[in-house]
Amino acid sequence: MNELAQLADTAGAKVVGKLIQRLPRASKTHYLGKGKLAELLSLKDSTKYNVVIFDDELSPLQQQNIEAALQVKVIDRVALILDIFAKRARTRDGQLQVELAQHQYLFPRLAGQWSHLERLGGGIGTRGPGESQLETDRRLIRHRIHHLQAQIDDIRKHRQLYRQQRRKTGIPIVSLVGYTNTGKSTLLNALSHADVFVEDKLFATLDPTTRRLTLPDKSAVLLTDTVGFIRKLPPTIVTAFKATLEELAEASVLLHVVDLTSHNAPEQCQIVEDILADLNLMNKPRITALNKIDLLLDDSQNWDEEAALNYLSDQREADENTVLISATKGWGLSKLLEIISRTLSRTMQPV
Ligand SMILES: Nc1nc2c(ncn2[C@@H]2O[C@H](COP(=O)(O)OP(=O)(O)OP(=O)(O)O)[C@@H](O)[C@H]2O)c(=O)[nH]1
Ligand SMILES: [Mg+2]
Repeated sequence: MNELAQLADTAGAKVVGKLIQRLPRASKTHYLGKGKLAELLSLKDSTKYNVVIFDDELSPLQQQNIEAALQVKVIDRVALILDIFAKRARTRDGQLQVELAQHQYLFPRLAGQWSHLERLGGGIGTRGPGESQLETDRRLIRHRIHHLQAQIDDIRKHRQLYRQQRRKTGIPIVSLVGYTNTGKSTLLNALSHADVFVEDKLFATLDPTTRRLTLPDKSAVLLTDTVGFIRKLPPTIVTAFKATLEELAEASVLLHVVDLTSHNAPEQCQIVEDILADLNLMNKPRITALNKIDLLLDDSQNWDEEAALNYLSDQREADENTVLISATKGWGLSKLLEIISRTLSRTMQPV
């Protein structure tokens, strides 16, 4: 729920209250139980909410019923994430991918939206035009989806060519992966002095960015930053972002950035693992950077890199592919670069 609040904040909503219900199974018609729904309705007076956001994907029926009961806009987790993505997409590729996901989300919900209007309009007289309007809308959306898919296919082909060329240059690629807001872009900036957008909001980055780095052994690598992962990442988004996520397949090494200070760090790691497995990337060489270690230290001392790393590595057993870092302080970065070098020299050896 805290993450949902963060998402809501990122989308520009102000959170005035939270409600949780434990149910063996969500209600098919209203998602919540009758009593909980009444409780939610009664909160309207005191909190003056005008939007309700659910932390799950709602069926069109559930959404309509709740809207009718509460007389406010009802948004589900998928729509919320799509909204943030729409706000954040900067490049044409990103915008096309988001628009495709939005249309795919909207399509099955169209019918519901119209019957909803019919009911508000009393039904009489609205049925005929409503129905034909619905057909027209459906056709338009289906058309648009095809059009977007074709454009995205073009992009994928173009990217494939570009990747082939890049492969010819032989510069290995290190791809940053990780849960959203763990500090991937901050790390890219710290390592490459790039100026990539960093913000304490979710999904600050949507479009892939690539920077060239020189390793301690003087060899060059390309470091790429991409969209962060999140739990219950809507399947429409995963599909739409395939073009972006496919870039990960080109990586020689995946650099997994973990926010060590998050309460949900283990769950977040598991979600990253699941998505990587979905993308068939489990066998890529992997380095794990445990980030934000500066936040684990009490402020009473003036910590420097050496003191901090000594103190923390005493407490945590790290394997040889795991490194403690602070992207904002620049701590642990030389060790990270060493590990990248070592991993690459192992993986790039001709067999
Ligand atoms: N204290 C501290 N904060 C950090 C560190 N690294 C990143 N942050 C902060 O964490 C927040 C998120 O950082 P980003 O670099 O935007 O994270 P990201 O993983 O790129 O996030 P998305 O692009 O949204 O997926 C920002 O407020 C950063 O300043 C760190 O080492 N220490
Ligand atoms: Mg980012």
